[in-house]
This record gives sequence, C-alpha cells and structure tokens, in this order.
Amino acid sequence: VKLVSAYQSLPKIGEKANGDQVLVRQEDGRVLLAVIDGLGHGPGAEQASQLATQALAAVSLSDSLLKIMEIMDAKLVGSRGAAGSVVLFREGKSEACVVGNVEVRSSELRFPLVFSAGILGGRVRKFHTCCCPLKPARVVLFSDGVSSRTPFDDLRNLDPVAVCDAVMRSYRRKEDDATVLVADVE
Ligand SMILES: [Mn+2]
Repeated sequence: VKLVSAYQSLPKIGEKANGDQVLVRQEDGRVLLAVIDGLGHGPGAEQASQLATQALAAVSLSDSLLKIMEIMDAKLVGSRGAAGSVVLFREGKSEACVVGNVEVRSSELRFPLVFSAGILGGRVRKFHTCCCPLKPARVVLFSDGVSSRTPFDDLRNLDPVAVCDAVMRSYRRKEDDATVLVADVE
C-alpha cells in the first residue's frame, strides 16, 4: 500500500486545547487512519480524544476492526467520550467504522457505510464496520468543525496538503475544533 496523506487540526477559536486528534499509522503494508472528536471542546475533550489515539497507536493492525474499536471504546470509559472514525487499508481491502459526527468520504471507494450510534467511552450499543475492495483512491475524514458541504470533488486535483489548506481556509467552522485528513492510497 502506497500512502500519501496530510492533515490539519485546529482548536476552536480562543481554545488552546484541541478536542480533535488525528492518527495515521503505516506498517507492514497496512494503514490505519483515524480522526477523533472529543465531546465538546477544551481540555476534557482533548483528554478524551488523546486517550483514543493512544489506544489506536497501541493496537495490532492485524486485529479485526471491531476489536480495535472495542479496545478504543474501553480506553475512553470514565472520560468525557468522543466521536470518531477509523479507516483501515490492508490485504486488498478497505474497512471503515464511523461513530458519531466524523465523516468518511471517498468517491472511489464505495463503503457501504452504516453509522454506529452512540459515543465512544461506553455508549455505543453496536459497532458497525464495513468493508470494500481497496483500489487507488482518495479518502477524506473530517470532524464536524469542517462543513459537511465542503466540495471535496472540486478539490480533487489538489494534492493532500493543498486540500487541507483550502478546507481550513474556506470551510472551517471556527466555533468548534476542526480537523481534516486527506489520504491518497495506491
Ligand atoms: Mn466537533
């Protein structure tokens, strides 16, 4: 798997702590992408989302996505909780799990996405994971601090760094932590 990725993450205007966190892992031909949005904003949100990315940094990328989500969920018990989406590329497959308001978009990969209702940290009744064949694609993950009306198709000729710049310049909601992660995979 060849990966070119970029991201930008900014806290709500006036906050130093960022309740959004990003993780990109690539090892042994496997890739994990995650954007986590701790509930609310400020230090409590940052702590929750950092617990999530710490958990994801420690999992085995050969575990099932369901198991990975359950490990992250368990780590957040007692925290404020978080929304979050995780995407895996491995063994010719692309897998995704979406909890709450972190969107996953790809015009090339047809994820049969089913959202998992609830909040990471104890209030997800059932994790829905989905899978589709992996092919050359761009996948974008973004928190709800970025407009869901961002015209990613219009930005498709830009490289990932330039997409992140354009999104944060024009489609960021400054009253929330905002994150966009763009990954091109071959
Ligand atoms: Mn948010």
